[in-house]
Amino acid sequence: MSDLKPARAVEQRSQSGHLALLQALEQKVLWLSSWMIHNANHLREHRDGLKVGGHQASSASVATIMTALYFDVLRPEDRVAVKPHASPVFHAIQYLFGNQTRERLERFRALRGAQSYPSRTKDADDVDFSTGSVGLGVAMTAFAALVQDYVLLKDLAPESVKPGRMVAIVGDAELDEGNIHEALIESWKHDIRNTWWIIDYNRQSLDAVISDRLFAGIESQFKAVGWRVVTLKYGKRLEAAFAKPDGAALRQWIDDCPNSLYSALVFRGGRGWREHLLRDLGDLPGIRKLLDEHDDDALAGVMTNLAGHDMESLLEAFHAVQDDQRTCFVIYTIKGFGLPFAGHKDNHAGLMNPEQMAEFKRHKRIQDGAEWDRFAGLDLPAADIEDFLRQVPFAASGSRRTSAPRVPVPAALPLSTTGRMSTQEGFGRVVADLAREGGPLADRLVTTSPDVAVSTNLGGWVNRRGVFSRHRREDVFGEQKVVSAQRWQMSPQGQHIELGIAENNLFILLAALGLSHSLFGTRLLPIGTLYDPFIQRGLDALNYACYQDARFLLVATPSGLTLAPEGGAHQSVGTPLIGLAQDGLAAFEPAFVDELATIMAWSFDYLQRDGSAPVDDSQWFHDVKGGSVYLRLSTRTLAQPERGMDEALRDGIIAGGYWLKAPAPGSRLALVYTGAVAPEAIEAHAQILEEVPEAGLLAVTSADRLNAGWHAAERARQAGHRDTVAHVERLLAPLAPGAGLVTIIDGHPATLSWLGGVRGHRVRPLGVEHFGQSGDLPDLYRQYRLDVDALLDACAAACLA
Ligand SMILES: Cc1ncc(C[n+]2csc(CCOP(=O)(O)OP(=O)(O)O)c2C)c(N)n1
Ligand SMILES: [Mg+2]
Repeated sequence: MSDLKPARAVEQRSQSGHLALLQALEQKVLWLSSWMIHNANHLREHRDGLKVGGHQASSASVATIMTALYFDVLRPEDRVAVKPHASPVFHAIQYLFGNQTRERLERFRALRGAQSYPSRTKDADDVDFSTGSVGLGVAMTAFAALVQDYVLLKDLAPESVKPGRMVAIVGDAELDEGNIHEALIESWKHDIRNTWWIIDYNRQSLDAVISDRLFAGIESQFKAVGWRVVTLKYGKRLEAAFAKPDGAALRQWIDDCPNSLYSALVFRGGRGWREHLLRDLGDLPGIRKLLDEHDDDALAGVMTNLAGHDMESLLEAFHAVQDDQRTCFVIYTIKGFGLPFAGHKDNHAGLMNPEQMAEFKRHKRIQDGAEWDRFAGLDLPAADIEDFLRQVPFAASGSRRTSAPRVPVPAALPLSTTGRMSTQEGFGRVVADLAREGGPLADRLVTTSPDVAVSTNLGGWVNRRGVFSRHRREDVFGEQKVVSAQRWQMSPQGQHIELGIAENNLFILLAALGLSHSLFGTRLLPIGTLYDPFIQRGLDALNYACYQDARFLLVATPSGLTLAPEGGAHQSVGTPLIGLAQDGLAAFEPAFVDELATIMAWSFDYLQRDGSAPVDDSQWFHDVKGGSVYLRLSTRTLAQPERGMDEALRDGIIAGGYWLKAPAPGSRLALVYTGAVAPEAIEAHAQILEEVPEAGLLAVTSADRLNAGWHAAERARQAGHRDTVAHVERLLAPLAPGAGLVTIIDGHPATLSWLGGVRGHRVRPLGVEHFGQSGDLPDLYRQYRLDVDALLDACAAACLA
């Protein structure tokens, strides 16, 4: 040290002090995450005989990486998706920052405790992106980066919002998920920046040790789509060993060591390493020296010194990346590092037993009763660590969630309906009119579609508002005077984000767009369009978007058997049930275009309800809190009713239904329809009036909202709010007790058959239960019993019973 210049000496000393602090915190993070899981499994009362679980090995694998990131590398504007099984590490870090309570850690995986997997909506300690279903959180960061560019390039974000990095801490087996590769392609097309995927390359998944050859291929895949790949393999101690005599042979030996053998030796420890090195390299003097100079423990320490557990190597690598190129770090780690089952192939769900924990605790120098102490067992003074923590950039500015003012929504949207029209066409007109008329609402709409913008009627909107692209690109066909209805200008001003055909990407992009207010302080109103049957392709990603409380309008069209000639696999049957069951998504299936426009106007408000006030027992949860909206639309052209939109009609449409023809009090029969089969229901109702003149005709615009309102009312009554009456109860009140309900929907009949449970009416449900096939509407409606005859038969049966 003596020959160093004074300033440099100080700098080095402070650097080593910094490193020592980070290493102390790394140990604390490993301890707390392991203890949190141990406490949940071994020290809490278990009333149900179920295993609690938690992943000590997966957590240990990333303890160093996450310590480096959170306590040094990250900035408040960065947003992070933590691999699901490192949830305890994340919560431990937030606890050290003072953002997480001891009670919640003690209640890890219990009601109102820290969640098993990081959750934006359920955890209280600043989770940026939920994770859990592997692969989705990773892709989310890439789409969030796209959204960040969208708001920054348009100058929509408040000045306080600085561009950040979207960081995913990725389990290596997550790369098996196809959705990651779908997102990679999109990352190239949209030239996504500011995205880091940090792969915890422990070469283990749940069941298995990963094939050795896999990663070479994966690296080239990343590079092919414009990612920088930074591979971090060995830590400083191993690098130092490689620099000594015969070190090259040692490096070659480890490089060639199969993943499975390396893992097995990690588990066996120093004796195993010694045996193998002696056998394979024992005739090299340099290796003999290494073996002689290290006892078994020290030898294991050197041989397992991978970069992912070497703070200095990690800091160097992370800080070396200063530009915004999308970057993938492949970081070698050991699953369960520092724990007794490190490297064991079956360690995924492994938990330390009480004896192992007692030993681990002794090793970490934690006294009984000091298990939750933030600084117990560390060599450094608590005050120094406190001081350091106060200055960590990531946590210095408090809450990192943003908010954004609401975009004003007109009470009604412009729409001219004349004659015949489909709901899909009506949707296209509403957005095209908004594009033309402009205003704050139109400026905050952003549309996206997986290669079906034109065929879902977004063409008019895109022509006016353009396609979003970081780079301005001319419409070559237009320039070359090729006549086309589509004039697609590409620029940062564009308001349509065009995706390739991958529904997972659609939903993850909607998740990112739909959280822009809370991630980037900028309110966007996203609309995603796709064909209804392909909701099922992206269903987990849709669920993921809803779980994070992202806000978007999903327009699914065409739908059901009614897209007739397209054939069986395109004819969605189960989607109305998805609409009914998916939390956070209000599903509508309007028959007429004036209903659609009413629902859309309401939706733009519903999307923006922030639900900051608590919801009490008397209230309908989502009606207060808001959510996303799913519109199931059709290409079938229907004669449009000539009517004005009064308040009662509007309220009925939004609450889920209204009497198109009111029943006479005490009526024995009502027909109930949803969506594109309205003409059949209207016709059958007209015919039935000859015999049952008091019969009513109920239009159900949203089975989901009717159902949810009914459940909410029942819950309110149970909680003592006796006067609560659900909309559906009011609607069905005029019918005679035991009256017959004939329901019809182009979808699964269970969507409406529950109506019989509301007041004990007898239901004859019509709908689709089997795969469809190509045909025209008369043939298909007859074949699948959605026609007037089927309705009349059902009415007759209902009246006879
Ligand atoms: C979509 C999905 N499928 C399956 C699982 C169950 N699962 C949880 S973790 C895991 C393996 C994860 O391995 P890796 O990503 O390498 O993480 P590690 O524990 O090694 O850090 C599996 C299959 C899941 N969470 N999500
Ligand atoms: Mg793994």
